[in-house]
Amino acid sequence: MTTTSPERSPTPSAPDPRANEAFGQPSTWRSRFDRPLVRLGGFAFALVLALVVGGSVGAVVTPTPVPAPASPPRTPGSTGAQPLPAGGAPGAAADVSGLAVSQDGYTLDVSATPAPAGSPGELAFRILGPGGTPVTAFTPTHDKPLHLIVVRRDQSGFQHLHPVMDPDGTWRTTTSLAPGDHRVFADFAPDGRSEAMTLGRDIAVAGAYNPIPLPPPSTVATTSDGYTVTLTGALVPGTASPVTLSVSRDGVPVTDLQPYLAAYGHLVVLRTGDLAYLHVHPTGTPGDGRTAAGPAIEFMAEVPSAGSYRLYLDFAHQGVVRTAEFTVVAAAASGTPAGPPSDHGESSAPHGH
Ligand SMILES: [Cu+2]
Repeated sequence: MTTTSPERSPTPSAPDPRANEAFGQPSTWRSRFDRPLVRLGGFAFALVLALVVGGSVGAVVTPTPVPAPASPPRTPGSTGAQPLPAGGAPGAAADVSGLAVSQDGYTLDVSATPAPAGSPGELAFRILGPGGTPVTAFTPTHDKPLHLIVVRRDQSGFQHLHPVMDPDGTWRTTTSLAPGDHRVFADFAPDGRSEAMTLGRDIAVAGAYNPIPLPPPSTVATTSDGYTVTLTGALVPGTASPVTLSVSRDGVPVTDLQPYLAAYGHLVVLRTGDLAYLHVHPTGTPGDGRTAAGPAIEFMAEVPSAGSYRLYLDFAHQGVVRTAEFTVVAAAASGTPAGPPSDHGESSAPHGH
């Protein structure tokens, strides 16, 4: 006896007419059941059966509701990025930024990207305010009304630019980008707002994209024209810790660094995986009577979580701004270095304005 299993039939309660055929006596059965009372009785029986069977099946397949994971409370006035994950280091107060294209009503609106890849072209954008109109008044931070950072998602091709604003609020700069998805960070303080903010947005550059693995962790970076920068100090999740970058040229410490953006150095740090962008401020400023023009440039860096970060130091010497890059791994709170992440080859970190 086959074809009578309840799950195959459209509705398990109704008698399956094909059952009659299965027994080979369609006609006599039909006349015997053709009386109104009998059909009514049959219908009632079927209904009861349906209720009983339905009830028991429902109990089996209705998924037990799994409570939704509690979304971490958002910090009022936070920089629009996700607060630190629960696993973040205790006491980690570092705010991440640059993860949101829009925050507190301000939106980074990119209207033109340079193309084709590798050729100079215009990068244009506006900061739209809470009312949707372009913001045209900015309070300068570190000597500039707006700082634009552009980096490829594999963290190569770092650029720190200072676009110029048209009266209508359109910012423009000319640059060239390699093929691949890039992240654009706009760091600014709209007039009337007490603190600066950083918005981030992806832009795509057409072309063959061959991601470059991130260099392994190192405390020494060199530039193509003979500068060496040495990093001392560590990134400790949840704790502001000193990071010192010492500049030398052809083995000789550089002691006549020039101010750049109101400091002797400018540090951008991006976190691996999400390119979270954190503010890192230099200690001491040129002309304060206690900060030397090198060779050491000191920063207090606070990263929110363990893992890899990419550091980009801009410094100026003899009229030229150069960038030295480092991969640094922030040790887990236990103090044992986490070592390069298993997905070694990727990394990132925050910005120092
Ligand atoms: Cu800048």
